[in-house]
Amino acid sequence: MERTFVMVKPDGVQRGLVGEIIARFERRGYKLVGLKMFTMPREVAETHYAEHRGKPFFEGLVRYITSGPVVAMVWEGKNVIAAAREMMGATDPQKALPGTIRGTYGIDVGRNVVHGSDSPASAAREIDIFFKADELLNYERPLDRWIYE
Ligand code: DAT
Ligand code: MG
Repeated sequence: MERTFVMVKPDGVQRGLVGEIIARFERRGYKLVGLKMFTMPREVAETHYAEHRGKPFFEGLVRYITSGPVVAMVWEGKNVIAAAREMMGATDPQKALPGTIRGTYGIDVGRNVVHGSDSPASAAREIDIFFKADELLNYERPLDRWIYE
């Protein structure tokens, strides 16, 4: 089964959207296998967003993501990496479809509520940045036979 990294950003935490976002993944049928809350240090933010270093929005992005607590999660399930991206919607909430997380709760690209890994390579890299191996749980869910055929 695939795993992906999803994070409620500081604006999502401040606005009380943690439960909403977790609920969407739970109701879809995905399995929560890791969860923690922390305020991201600058060095970690610069590592996490290394691909954007040098871009005009980089400094603002780092300041935003380090500005308050985040909720970091690992979700597991069939095709969860791409599915999480679809559930989040486009990076710019103005372009995100209604019904997606960003299309429902966001307005500005610099306050887009949620992060999700964009590929299997990113998922592996980001899970490794934020979680130790023993912080990821393997457990059975009897309900899975009603979610997967
Ligand atoms: P995503 O978060 O959808 O993976 P990304 O990796 O391209 O998007 O960018 C990371 C974050 O940087 C994004 O969530 C918001 C911010 N960002 C991206 N493009 C931006 C832009 N053109 N102006 C301002 N902020 C931007
Ligand atoms: Mg990205």
